[in-house]
Amino acid sequence: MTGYDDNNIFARILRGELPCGKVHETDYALAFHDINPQAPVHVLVIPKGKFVSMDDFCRNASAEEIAGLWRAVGEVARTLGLVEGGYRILANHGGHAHQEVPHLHIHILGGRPLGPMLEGGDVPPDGTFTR
Ligand code: DGP
Repeated sequence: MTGYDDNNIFARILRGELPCGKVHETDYALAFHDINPQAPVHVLVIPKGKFVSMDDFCRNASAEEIAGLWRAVGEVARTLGLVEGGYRILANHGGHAHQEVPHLHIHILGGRPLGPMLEGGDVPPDGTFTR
């Protein structure tokens, strides 16, 4: 992935140029409802810093920014009542994962049983891995 695009959708949401269904905000993170929910609860948590992806974030974010983002993820899941029933978090990085927006975002999904981690998967029918 290339450099940070200041005009990506989440950068514009952070600057207040576009609306969002805000759920939670701290010095380090903003959480809002996904515009195309894949579960009864589908919230995105984004760092306030300019990070293209998980790889960029893990390489370049400060310890405070890393802690701030993950604290916010936990707080949002708790606030939304997902801890008891369970929830899934995921972050898509790059092409194979279909990352659409080039600003790191953590998906929080919950509110119903979520099924297998990857639809279809590529585990052989006998359940054994060959690699
Ligand atoms: P990903 O494939 O991981 O990059 O997911 C991007 C997600 O961002 C996708 O689930 C839809 C969501 N999304 C895209 N544009 C907007 C927007 O303008 N507002 C909100 N709230 N969500 C958006």
